[in-house]
Amino acid sequence: MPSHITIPENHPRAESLRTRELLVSGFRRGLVAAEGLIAHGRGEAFDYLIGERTTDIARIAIRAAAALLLLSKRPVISVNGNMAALCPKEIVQLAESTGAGIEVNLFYRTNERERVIQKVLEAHGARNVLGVGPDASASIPELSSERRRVDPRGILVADTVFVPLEDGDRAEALVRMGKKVITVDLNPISRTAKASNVSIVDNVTRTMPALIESAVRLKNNKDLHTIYNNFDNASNIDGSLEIIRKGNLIADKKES
Ligand code: PTJ
Repeated sequence: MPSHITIPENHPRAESLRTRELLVSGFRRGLVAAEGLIAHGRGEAFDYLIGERTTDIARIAIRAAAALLLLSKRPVISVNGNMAALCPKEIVQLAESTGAGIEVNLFYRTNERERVIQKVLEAHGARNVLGVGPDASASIPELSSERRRVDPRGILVADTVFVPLEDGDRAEALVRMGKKVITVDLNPISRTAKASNVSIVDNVTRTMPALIESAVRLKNNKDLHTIYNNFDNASNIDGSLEIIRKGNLIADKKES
């Protein structure tokens, strides 16, 4: 369904309004859960606090995430409704540039929504979307939400799982299973951000193109282990918190 308003190009908040429209349209097309709109509002509030830009600190995390994806033997990108609405093209591009699988994994799981998301990803070139319907026949231990259902060819056997906009329970459960977890979460104090090995505190709409670019640039880099091993998630999160605490105008000066 088309957007119900035309966003003027020169509107000072045009970018943010366009992102909202993507989610609202995703909701109307059956991709996004109603709760996904609320989750986005929380993200927007944190985005405001970090200055609605990809900070230098987030760029360090993006580079470490790209290195980890390239180092992994069986990386999988976990896709929920918000991600499918906001960056379907980038999900497919990231999978292609890192050799990752793509798996649909929903908190508010319905078979209909899984299939709509699968179709959108396929329309953007995805060839083998995992985790849809009976394919999600395996379970993540000790997890009671619908997110526990995973594809035995995908998240279950993955060594690294990329879980943007995730809930904390599953991030923690995946780490307990011995997997490396990468997330994108504008909230630096979420359980997901704290539990993950690499947490990118940024808006997925900005992170995804930067992550693809980083993966393409690092592809033949011999220092991937060093790049990933030098990354310290807790101190990177502290860096984002400092930006929020001090106000992003001061942090801007500090970063540049
Ligand atoms: O499609 P489903 O059924 O799997 O449901 C997806 C949502 C997002 C509704 C579900 O995973 C959920 O309820 O998530 P939470 O627990 O609200 O967490 C979402 C986190 O993502 C919050 O910490 C938000 O701050 C953050 N967030 C929201 N929008 C963005 C974001 N982080 C980065 N970029 C965004 N655009």
